[in-house]
Amino acid sequence: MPKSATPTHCPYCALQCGMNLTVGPDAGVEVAERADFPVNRGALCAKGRTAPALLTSRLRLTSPLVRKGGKLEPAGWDEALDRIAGALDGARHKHGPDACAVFGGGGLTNEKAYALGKFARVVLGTSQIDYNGRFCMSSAAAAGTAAFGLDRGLPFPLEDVARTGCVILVGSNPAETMPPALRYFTELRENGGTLIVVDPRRTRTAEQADLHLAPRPGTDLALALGLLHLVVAEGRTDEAYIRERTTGWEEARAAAMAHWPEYVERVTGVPVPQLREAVRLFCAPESAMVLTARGPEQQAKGTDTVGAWINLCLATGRAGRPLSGYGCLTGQGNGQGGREHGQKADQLPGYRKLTDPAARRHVAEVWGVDPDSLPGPGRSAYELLDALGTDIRTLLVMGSNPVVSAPRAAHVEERLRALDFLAVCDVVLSETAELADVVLPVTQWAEETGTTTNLEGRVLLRRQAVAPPEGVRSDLEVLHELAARLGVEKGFPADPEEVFEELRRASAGGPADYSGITYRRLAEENGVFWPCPAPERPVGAATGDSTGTGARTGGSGFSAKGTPAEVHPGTPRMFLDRFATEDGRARFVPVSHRPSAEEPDEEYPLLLTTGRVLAQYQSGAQTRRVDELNAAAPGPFVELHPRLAARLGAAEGDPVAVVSRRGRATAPARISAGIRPDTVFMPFHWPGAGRANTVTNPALDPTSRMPEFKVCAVRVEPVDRDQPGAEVAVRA
Ligand SMILES: Nc1nc2c(c(=O)[nH]1)N[C@H]1C(S)=C(S)[C@@H](COP(=O)(O)OP(=O)(O)OC[C@H]3O[C@@H](n4cnc5c(=O)[nH]c(N)nc54)[C@H](O)[C@@H]3O)O[C@H]1N2
Ligand SMILES: Nc1nc2c(c(=O)[nH]1)N[C@H]1C(S)=C(S)[C@@H](COP(=O)(O)OP(=O)(O)OC[C@H]3O[C@@H](n4cnc5c(=O)[nH]c(N)nc54)[C@H](O)[C@@H]3O)O[C@H]1N2
Ligand code: SF4
Ligand SMILES: [Mo]
Repeated sequence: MPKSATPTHCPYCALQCGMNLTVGPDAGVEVAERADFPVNRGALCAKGRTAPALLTSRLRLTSPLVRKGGKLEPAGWDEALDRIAGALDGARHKHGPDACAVFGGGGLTNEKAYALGKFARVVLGTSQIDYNGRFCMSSAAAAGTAAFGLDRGLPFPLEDVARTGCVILVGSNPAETMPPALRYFTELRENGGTLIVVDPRRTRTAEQADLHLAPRPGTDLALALGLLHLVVAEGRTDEAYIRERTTGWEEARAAAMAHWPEYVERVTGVPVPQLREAVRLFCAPESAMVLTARGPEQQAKGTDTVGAWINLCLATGRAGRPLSGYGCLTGQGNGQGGREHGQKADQLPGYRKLTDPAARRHVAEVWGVDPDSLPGPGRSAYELLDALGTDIRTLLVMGSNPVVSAPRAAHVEERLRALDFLAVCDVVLSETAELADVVLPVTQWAEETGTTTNLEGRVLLRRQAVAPPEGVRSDLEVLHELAARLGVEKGFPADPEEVFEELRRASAGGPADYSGITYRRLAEENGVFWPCPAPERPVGAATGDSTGTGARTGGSGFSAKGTPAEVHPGTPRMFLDRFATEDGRARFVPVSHRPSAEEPDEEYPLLLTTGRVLAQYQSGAQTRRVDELNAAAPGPFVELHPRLAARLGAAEGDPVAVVSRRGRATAPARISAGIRPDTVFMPFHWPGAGRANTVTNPALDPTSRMPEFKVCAVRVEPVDRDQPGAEVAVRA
C-alpha cells in the first residue's frame, strides 16, 4: 500500500522548496519529490533532502532544561514555564517593562513572528524586540522602501529571471545558497540572456556567468555608481521613463557623475573595459534585472549601496516593467514574512510602522488594547544584544543562535552572560541555549502547521506531516502559556490557523496585506502572492498583473473560513502601473561612495569577508547535527589566494589565524586562485576557535542598522600546529 504523502516545504532557506513527506512503518520520515510546486519543481539541495534526520535525532531536545546549581537539568514544563514567567515578571516590576527583551528569527512562521511581536508589546509592554532578519536583508528593505515606497524581496516570480535579457547578480552565490534556483539562471542563458556576477570570489555561481566582476569587498557602491556614470556618458539612459515614472534624477545623476571610471577602477579593482562590458550587456536587451543578496547588503553602507544599484535600474528604465526590475534574494525560510508581522523593533503587523498613529490604532483595535499602551520602536538587533546586562535584564530568544551568528560574537557572548535571566526556545541545545537559565524544547517544521512567505512574496502553507515526540511543545503553545502566567489569558491561541485569522485582520489595509489569504486558499493554490486584500478593501498598493499562482490541488482539508474574501488573485508582479509611493513614481536617491568602516592598514593589511557553504545552514545549530551534511562540510576554513598563502608559508590544510581588532579565529587554509589576493573568506557556520564572528566588525549602517559582516580589516598569521589554541576543526 502506498504511504500517504503530505505536501509541505523545506525548513531552511527562503526558496521554501516544496517537498512531500511520507511516514514509513518504522515512523521514519522520508522526503519525496513534489513536482507540482513551481519554484523548485521537485529539485532539492542536500539540506532539504536530509532535513528529516533532525526529527528523530538523539541530539534534539525533548525535555525542558532548567539551570540548577550551575548546570542545565531536565525539568517539567510547569516548572520551566513558571521560572521564565517569574523572571520576566520580576524584571518588569523591578526595572520597568524595557528590562525584558525578546529576540526572534526569520525562520519562524508568520504565525509565530506575529504572536511573538504581540507578546512583546501586549504582554510584556516592552519596546525591546528585534530579530536576526536585521542581520539579513534589512539594508535592501530600507533601500527598496525609499525607492519604491514598499519592499518585497522579489517584486516578480523567480520564473521571470529565465526570460529577461540580462541579470546582474550582486554578492549572491545561489549555487551554494539556493541550488534549485540556479536553474533559472541556466535557463536565462539558454534563452539567449546574459548573466553578470559581482563577487570578490570566483564562486560556483560566478563560474556560470558571462562576465564576472571581482571588486574589493565593500566597494559595490562605487561600482554601481561607475556603471551609472558610463550609462550617462554613453547616452544609454531612458529619458522618457525617467520623466514619467521617477523623481530625483538630477541629484542622483550629479552624484554619480563624480564617479569616473578610472576612479572606480582604482577603488574597486575592476578594470574599466569590464565596466564598459557590463554596461553593454545590461543595456543592450529590452529587459534586465539587478538582484542583490548579502554581499552588497551586509555593509555599513548597505542601504546606500542597494540604492545605487536601484538607481542604475531606474536610469535605464528597468523597474516596474515586464521582466525588468530590482529584487533582493531574501535568505531565511520566512525571511520575507518574518519582517512583515511585527517582530522587528519598529514594526507592526502588515508591514506597518510603529510610529504611525493610524497603524497603532488599527492594530490596537485588533488586539483589544489602548493604542497608547503600545510601546514605541526599540533597539536594533546588535544594539539590543550590546545592551544585555545593562538596562535589559532578561531575554527570551526564539529562533536564533547569536553566539555564533552575531558580529563581534565574543562580546555578545559576554553580554548574554551578564543577563539576570536568559530563556531560549529551540529544537537543539544551540550555543546560545547552552548559556540559558531555561531552555524550552519546541516542535520542528514537519510537526506543526504554519505559513511562510518565500523570497518571491509567495505565502505558503507548511503542513504538519508527523506527530511531535513526547515532551516538546510548539512556540505558539509556549507563548500561550507564558501570556497566561503573566496575566493575559486571551489572545494567544496555540492553534496556528486561529493566529493566522487574526493576522489577516491585523494586516488588512497595510502594505503587506494578507487579509484575502486563507489556509484553504494556500492549500489549494500552492501559495498566494501578497498584497492580497479581502475584496471589501480597495487594492491599494496592489498593482500589476494577477496571473495564476499555480495549479489547484483540491481537497485541502482546511475549513472554508473567510470564503467571501477568496476573490483577490494575489499580486505576483508589482509596480507595473505605478510604484507604491504617494505620487506613484520611483525615487532616485543621491548617493556617493565612502570607505568601509575599517580599511586595511599596516597592522591589519587584508580584508576578511564571510558567507556560506552549501552543506551548512547559518549558525549550523541544525545542520551540524546531520551526519551527511557534517561529512560534506566538517569545519571552518580560511580561503586565501596562492600568493598570500606562499607569503605566509601556509600549505593547503595548515592552520592559520585571522586576527582583527575584535579577536582571532583559527582554521585550516583552503588555497584558491578564485579569491582576490587582498581578501580572505571564512564561512560563519561554526562556534569555537574557528568562529568567523569573533573577528567581524559590528559597525552599523546608519539607516538599516545592518552590521558590516562582509568587510573588516585583518591580518593572517601562520599557526604552529603544536601550539595551544591551534585546534582547527570544531564540531557539534
Ligand atoms: N547553504 C546555505 N544556504 C543558505 C544559508 C546558509 O547558511 N547556508 N542561509 C540562507 C540565508 S539566511 C541567506 S541570507 C542567504 C544568503 O545567500 P548569499 O547572499 O548568496 O550568501 P553569502 O555567502 O552570505 O554571500 C554571497 C556572496 O557574497 C560575496 N561577497 C562577500 N563580500 C562581498 C562584497 O563586498 N561585495 C559583493 N558584491 N559580494 C561579496 C561572498 O563571496 C559570497 O559568495 O542564503 C540562504 N541559504
Ligand atoms: N559573519 C557572518 N555572520 C552572519 C552572516 C554572514 O553572512 N556572515 N549572515 C547573517 C544572516 S543573513 C543571518 S539570517 C543570521 C542567521 O543566524 P541565526 O539567527 O543564528 O540563524 P540560525 O542558525 O538559523 O538560528 C536559528 C536557531 O533557531 C532554532 N530554530 C529553528 N527553527 C525554529 C523554530 O521554529 N522555533 C524555535 N524556537 N527555534 C527554531 C535553530 O535550531 C537555531 O538554533 O546570521 C547572520 N550572521
Ligand atoms: S534550496 Fe533552500 S528551501 Fe530548497 S531544499 Fe535547499 S535549503 Fe531547502
Ligand atoms: Mo539571512
